[in-house]
This record gives sequence, structure tokens and C-alpha cells, in this order.
Amino acid sequence: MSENTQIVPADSFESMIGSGRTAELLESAKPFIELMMHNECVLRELETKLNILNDEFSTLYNYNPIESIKTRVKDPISIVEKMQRKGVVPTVENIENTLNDIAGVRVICSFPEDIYAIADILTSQDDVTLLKRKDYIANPKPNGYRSLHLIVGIPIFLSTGKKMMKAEVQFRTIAMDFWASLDHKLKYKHNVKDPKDIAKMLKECADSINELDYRMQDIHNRIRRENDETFESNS
Ligand code: 0O2
Repeated sequence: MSENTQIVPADSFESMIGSGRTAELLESAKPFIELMMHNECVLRELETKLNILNDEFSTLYNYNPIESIKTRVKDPISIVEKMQRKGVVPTVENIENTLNDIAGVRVICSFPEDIYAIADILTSQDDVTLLKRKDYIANPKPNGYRSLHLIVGIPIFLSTGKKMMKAEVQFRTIAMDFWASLDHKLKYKHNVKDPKDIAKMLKECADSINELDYRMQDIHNRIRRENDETFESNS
């Protein structure tokens, strides 16, 4: 079965099951299942790298810059929908070449400065290549969405050898994540009475959250500075 096979041969799907050709169906799905497995591997590698950095910060500076890490492999329906939006036939090969976010990692940081620090350290590692960077914190989307998005290239090591993979890493503060979850919900609620008004309120909240993030950052920096000064004067 070639990698050019469409992942969902819709016309033959039911007839294959109906005619007892389940084995054939499973065989045809193998390249896609393999692709999903490879993306799970990338996620494990990235999650380990990020956890190591967090542990190191904790040991060296008594501070955890990462609050939490979420990972997900994009679900098949979202993959097909995104391919359709991009006007590309969803073969396994095309999916691999077209989509950068089949593997997705969301890193929730305490403060904006942590986002840039962790992103820089991650992308300076030998086996991580920065392929694309979208800074929606410095340049928020018109609706108020803020996050730092990186597309990274990273190898996984299989029995057959090394395979280069891609993943999207989204960095946000806790407050940005709180905002994005509510905004995401709005996307799927189609019977909201006044979506424009809600969008306006969300934009106002995004701006307040941004101000709050930087005020909290200032307080945090001040506490650390004063703590360091006290430590130095006592030693
Ligand atoms: P899901 O389920 O979250 O993965 P490109 O890949 O460059 O062709 P794309 O994919 O639009 O273009 O890239 P972009 O702009 O970097 O955004 C991709 C992801 O960022 C989205 O994934 C969301 O997770 C998140 N995102 C972007 N804009 C918004 C927004 O306005 N609100 C919220 N809540 N999230 C946003 P998906 O594929 O939409 O879905």
C-alpha cells in the first residue's frame, strides 16, 4: 500500500467492512497509523526536553518556569478538514508534507519572560531546528489571541533509522491560556445571540490579561531581585 493512498477512501469504507475485507481495510490504514505513532514519539521527546529544563531551573534557581505541558496528536477529522481548507488531497504523504501541527505541544508558563527564555533554550539545542516562529504576543491577532508559536524540526530514532519530524509548540502564560480556552469555546457555539458583542468583550479581556501578565511579571522580578540582594548582603 503506497503512502499516496487517501486516508479515508470514503466510497469503499463501508463496502470493505460489509464484505469482510476488514484485514484489507486495516492494512490500508497502516501508513496513517504509523504516521500517528511517529507523531506520538515526537511529543514524548519534546515533553521530556521541556520537563528536563523545568527540573534544571528548579534545581539551579529554585523556580519552575513551566506550569504545565499539554500534548496532543491532531485527530484524523481535524487533519482531513485542515487539508481540505488548504485544498490538498489528504494522502499520508501530503499530510506529512503539508501540516506542521499534527504533533502539538502547549507549554503553559508562569510569566511572559519565561516563554521567551524556554523557547530560546529549546531551539538552541543541537537536535532541534526552528522552522517557523509566529510571535502572537508581540503581534497579537486582531481578536486578542496571544501565544508564541514555534514550528520545530526534531529527529526520532526508529528501528529503521532516523526520521525527521515536525511539531508545533505553543507557549502561553496561564492567563493567555485561560483566555484562549474561552475563545475556543465561542468558535463552537453557533447560537450565541450577539457574537460581535462577545468578541468585543473578549478583546477587552485579552488586553486586560496582557496588562496583568506584565504587572505580575514586574512583581515577580522585584521579589526575586530583593531576595537576591538580601542573600548577597547576608553572605
Ligand atoms: P487545534 O485543535 O487547536 O490544533 P499554518 O499552520 O501556518 O498554515 P495555522 O495552523 O492557522 O496556519 O497556524 P496558527 O495561526 O499558528 O494557529 C494554529 C493554532 O493556534 C490553532 O490550531 C489554535 O490552537 C491556535 N490559535 C490560533 N489562533 C487562535 C485564536 O484566535 N483563538 C484560539 N483560541 N486559538 C487560536 P487549530 O488548527 O485551529 O486547532
